[in-house]
Amino acid sequence: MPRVEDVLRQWGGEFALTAYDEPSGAYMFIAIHSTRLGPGAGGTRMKTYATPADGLLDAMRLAEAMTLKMAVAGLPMGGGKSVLAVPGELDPDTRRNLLLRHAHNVHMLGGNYRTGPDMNTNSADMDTLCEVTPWAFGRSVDNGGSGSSAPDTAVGVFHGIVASVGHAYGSEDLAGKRVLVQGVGAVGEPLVEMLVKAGAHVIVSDVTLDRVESLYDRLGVEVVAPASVLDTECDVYAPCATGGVIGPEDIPRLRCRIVAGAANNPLSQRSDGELLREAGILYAPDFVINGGGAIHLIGYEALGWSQQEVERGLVGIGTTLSRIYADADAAGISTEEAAERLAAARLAEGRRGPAPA
Ligand code: PPY
Repeated sequence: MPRVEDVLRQWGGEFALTAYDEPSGAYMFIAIHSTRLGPGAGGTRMKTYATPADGLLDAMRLAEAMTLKMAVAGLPMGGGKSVLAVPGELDPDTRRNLLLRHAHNVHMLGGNYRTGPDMNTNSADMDTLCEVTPWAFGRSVDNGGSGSSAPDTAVGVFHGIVASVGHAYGSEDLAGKRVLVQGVGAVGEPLVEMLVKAGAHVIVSDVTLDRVESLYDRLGVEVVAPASVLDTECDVYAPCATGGVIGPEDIPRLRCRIVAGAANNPLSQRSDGELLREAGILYAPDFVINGGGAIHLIGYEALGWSQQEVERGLVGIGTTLSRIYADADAAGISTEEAAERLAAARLAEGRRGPAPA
């Protein structure tokens, strides 16, 4: 476990706001990594951590990934993220009051940080935040928002998987390809549906048994136990649950040709992209392939895009990945490094314009 002061020194982000919410016992963090391309944007994650410092570090790392995500997707936003590090499940009133207090903190940042849904928060929670502040994307459609971004995140991941298969196998045809989806929640489930439709042999795994059972009953997918995921032979391993699922010690165990999924920060360290390259595994950098949620939220709500324009943005995830793979091959570097270079170039040329309304 790294020390907070070391991480703060290495982080390179702008600032982090920290607070403690007495009634819920939650620690509250808002990390703004970069406002170079626009207001820092990124979701509000509610999660229980081993220590409050783990929550802060998660917010900082996730905010950094948002900076890269926005830059690569060409969106006029910077990177930020919030973490509400809760001691456990909260009763509805306590949870609501925590969200209202978080909304107050978001509001104090005056639009320089804009939040949205993330792990364990949803459109209804964004509606709650909007009782206090306008700076939350992803409100429910009834309340003037664009609704859940999870289905479009899945569409973006699907395009990314197609592009990755095309690069690794010379054909984008998914028919018969074994694709393992780890985590079949709001993003993983629609992804599984698209993969099945495209003729892939889909394998699923989830710590929540009900979820895999319903997919097994409905679509006849293969099921593996969570503990067996990393050892399962497949063409594509798509981590779509929590991050940190691939540590350096796990890479020799992997039995896949491609890692391409929706999870934020699936590698316990970014530098492990190089280990994947050495192992002959094609890695779709998370902040590229999972940009569909940001494209949905910012496209509809900040840029006034039509559905067709959002769809074009989602298809662009595949195109961008193909370019990153070609760049990585040409330079003899990892795909992670190539993607970071693309983001760095966008950040270097980017000038912060007026914030979208
Ligand atoms: C993510 O894509 O990881 C998010 O956090 C979603 C998001 C994107 C842009 C603004 C708010 C939330």
